[in-house]
Amino acid sequence: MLKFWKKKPAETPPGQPAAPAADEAQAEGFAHDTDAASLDQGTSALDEALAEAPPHPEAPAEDEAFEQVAIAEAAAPAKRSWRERLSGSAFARGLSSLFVRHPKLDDDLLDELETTLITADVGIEASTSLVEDLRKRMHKREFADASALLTALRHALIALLKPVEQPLDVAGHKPFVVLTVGINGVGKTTTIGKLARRYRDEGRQVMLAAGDTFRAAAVEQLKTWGARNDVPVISQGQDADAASVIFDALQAARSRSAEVLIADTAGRLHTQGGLMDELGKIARVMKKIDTEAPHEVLMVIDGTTGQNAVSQVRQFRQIVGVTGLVVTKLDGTAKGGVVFALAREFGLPIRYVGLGETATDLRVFDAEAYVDGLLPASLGQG
Ligand SMILES: Nc1nc2c(ncn2[C@@H]2O[C@H](COP(=O)(O)OP(=O)(O)OP(=O)(O)O)[C@@H](O)[C@H]2O)c(=O)[nH]1
Ligand SMILES: [Mg+2]
Repeated sequence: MLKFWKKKPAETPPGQPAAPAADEAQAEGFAHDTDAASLDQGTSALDEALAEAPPHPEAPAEDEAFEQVAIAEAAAPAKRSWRERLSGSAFARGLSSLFVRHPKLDDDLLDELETTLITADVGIEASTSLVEDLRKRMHKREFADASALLTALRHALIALLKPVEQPLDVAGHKPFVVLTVGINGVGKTTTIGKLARRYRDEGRQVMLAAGDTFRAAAVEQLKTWGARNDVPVISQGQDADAASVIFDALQAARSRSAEVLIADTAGRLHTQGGLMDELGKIARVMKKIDTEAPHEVLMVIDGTTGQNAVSQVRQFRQIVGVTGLVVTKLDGTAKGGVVFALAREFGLPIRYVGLGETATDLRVFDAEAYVDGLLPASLGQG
């Protein structure tokens, strides 16, 4: 069964704006005109569109006052500090023990620093170039002590990440369509759930598309996130055509004037040609409805996969035009350095990072907070 807009004023959580009457009326309409039967005919609707490719009328103008109030009142997600989440990483632990073991400023410290960065997944090129720059500056007597070197390292790391600190702005299109991609088990569905919560908390109307039709459990997992956050999920049965599900969802999102549509997809490897072709098909059918969709191809990367993450991005990028990254599981056993390797290699925006499994554990990527979490300024002062 499908879940539809369920928000009623009485159920509005504290701090959430109540949906205005007009939206309620639209919600009723949506619930009535998008039933399971009509979605079951999704493939024929898709075939029709592919045959005729009719341009869809523009969505009605949004209620700007509602949006502004909603954004202003959006509840700030619960925050535990980045440092708390990142301090267990091999990066943080390696660096802190290095400066304790080796408080003297000399070439040995830099050699060890290079090894520590490489071990923490920063990548050989990035690590070498960071350390060689610091070495030159040390030989020019720029640093008075190890603490000064640490400060310079922090600045260099922040400078490496600053260019990819580009938050995702979903305001430019309606609906703004996010297509999530990535290999198996990286955290795509969980990230979608967290994003749904985030955008809903910002007062946006969100819909999800259960485009992972590979496993029945995948649809259920997305529905659970939808139910938890009061966000409708468009799905069809298992083994349905993923492009058809996402096409229907985009149609529904337009007719409902939803602001954000996030599509889930099955995890896949670049070697699975058929599944990779499916991503191309999904993007093509979306364009039958909105020539600019998907507006974001969000690739999800597991932060614990090390340098393999770099080859994953390279491969997906060749097949679908990845426009942004999410790096997940940085709270766990991740070494923490892969974010630097990705930033240096691709320069692709890192939109969010996952610092835990719950709904509020997705943070907008913040270069300074990230470096501070790995490498507190206090480290070299002990
Ligand atoms: N610690 C931690 N766990 C995470 C994070 N993001 C996702 N996970 C966990 O990673 C596991 C896999 O997440 P899914 O969202 O199912 O991954 P997926 O990419 O959708 O997987 P497939 O659909 O099988 O390809 C789950 O146990 C999540 O709870 C994170 O930021 N931190
Ligand atoms: Mg999934």
